[in-house]
Amino acid sequence: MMSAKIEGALVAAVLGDCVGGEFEGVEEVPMENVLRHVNSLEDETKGNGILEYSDDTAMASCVVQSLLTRAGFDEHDMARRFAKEYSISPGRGYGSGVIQVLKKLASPHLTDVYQPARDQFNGRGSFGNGGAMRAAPFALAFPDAANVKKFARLGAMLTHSCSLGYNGAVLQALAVHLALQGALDLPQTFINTLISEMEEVESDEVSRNDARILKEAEKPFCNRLHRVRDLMDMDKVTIEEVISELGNGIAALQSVPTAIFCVLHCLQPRQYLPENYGGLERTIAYSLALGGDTDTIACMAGAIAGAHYGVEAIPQPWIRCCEGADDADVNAKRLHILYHQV
Ligand code: 8NA
Ligand code: MG
Ligand code: MG
Repeated sequence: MMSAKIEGALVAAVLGDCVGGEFEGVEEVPMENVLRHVNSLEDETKGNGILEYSDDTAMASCVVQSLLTRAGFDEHDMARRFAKEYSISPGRGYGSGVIQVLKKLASPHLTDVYQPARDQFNGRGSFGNGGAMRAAPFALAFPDAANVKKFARLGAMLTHSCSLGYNGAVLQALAVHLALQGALDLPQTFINTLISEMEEVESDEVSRNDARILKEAEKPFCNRLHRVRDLMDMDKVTIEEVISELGNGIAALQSVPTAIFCVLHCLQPRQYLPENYGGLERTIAYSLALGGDTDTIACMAGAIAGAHYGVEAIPQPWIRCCEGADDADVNAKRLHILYHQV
C-alpha cells in the first residue's frame, strides 16, 4: 500500500470536516456559496485564518493515536482517549447524546467500557453518525478486510451501540478499505462489493431487529446502497433527489451512503463544478452543496476520495488553512508503517 493513499485519506477527512463546518446544519446551500467558500481557501491574501476542526477530527485523532500507541485495537485505551479529548476540548460540536457517554467514559471505576453507550436512548443506543465519522483510520491500520470490519464495529460501539450506528461505521471503513485497493477505478464493482459485504453485515438478528423497531427497510444500509447504484446510473441527478433518496442528516443511515454517493458522483467532471477542480475538490465541494451535516458528510467523503486520489491531489493552500491537517499527514505516515506490520 502506498503511503500517499493513506495520507490522502486521513488528510482529506480533516479538510472535509474543517471546510464543511461552514455550512453544518444549513438546509439549503447554493453551489455559488460553496464555491465562494472553497475558492477563498486558495486566496491567501485574504488571510481568513485557520478553519477549526470539530468532533469528527477530534475523535478520529483519538482512534489514530490509540491504534498507533497500542499497535492495534485496545478498547480501554481508545475509550480513555475519547474521554480525555472531550474533557480538554468540550466545545468541538459533539452530538448532544454522545456527551453523556464521554463523561461516563472518564470514570476510573468503569469496568465495561461498552456499557455507557448501551445505556443511551433508553437502552436502544445511538444511531448517529459519530461512529462512522471516525471509522476511516481502521481501514488505514489493518490491511485485512475482516479486521477492518471487526475493529471499526468495536471502535464505534464505544459510543454507538445501535446497529444502525455501528454498521454505518463498518460501511464507511469498508469504503475506505476498497478505495485504498484501487477499487474506485471500477465504480460498478466498488458499489456491488459494498452491497454484498453489507448483505452479510446486516444479516444478524440484532441488525434485523433494530431495523424493524426503527421502521426501516430490511437491511437498511443495503437498501440505501441500491439507491446509490440507481442514482449513479442516472445522467442527471439533482441535489433534491440525492437528499430525498439518501438524506443529509446526523444519523449514520442518512449520511454514510450519501458520502459514498458524493465520491462516486464526482469521479467525473460535472458541469456545475469548476473545470479546474480535480476529483477530490469536486467531492468536497459537492458534499457541502447537499447541506445538512456537511462537516461529517464531507469528512467521510473526503476520507474515501483521499484514499482513491492520494495526498498529491490535495491543494496545498487547503492544507495550510485547516487545523490538524499537518498532524494528520504525520500520523498517516506512521499508520502506513503499522499497516505493513499488523
Ligand atoms: P449522538 O450519539 O448524540 O447522536 C446524534 C443525535 O442523533 C442525538 O443527539 C439524537 O438527537 C439522535 N439520535 C441518535 N440515536 C438516537 C436514538 N436511538 N433515538 C433517538 N434519537 C437518536 O452524536 P454523534 O456522535 O452520533 O454525532 C452525530 C453528529 O452530531 C455529528 O455529525 C456531529 O458533528 C454532531 N453535530 C451535528 C450538527 C448538525 O447540525 N448536523 C450540529 C452539532 C453537532
Ligand atoms: Mg462535527
Ligand atoms: Mg457533523
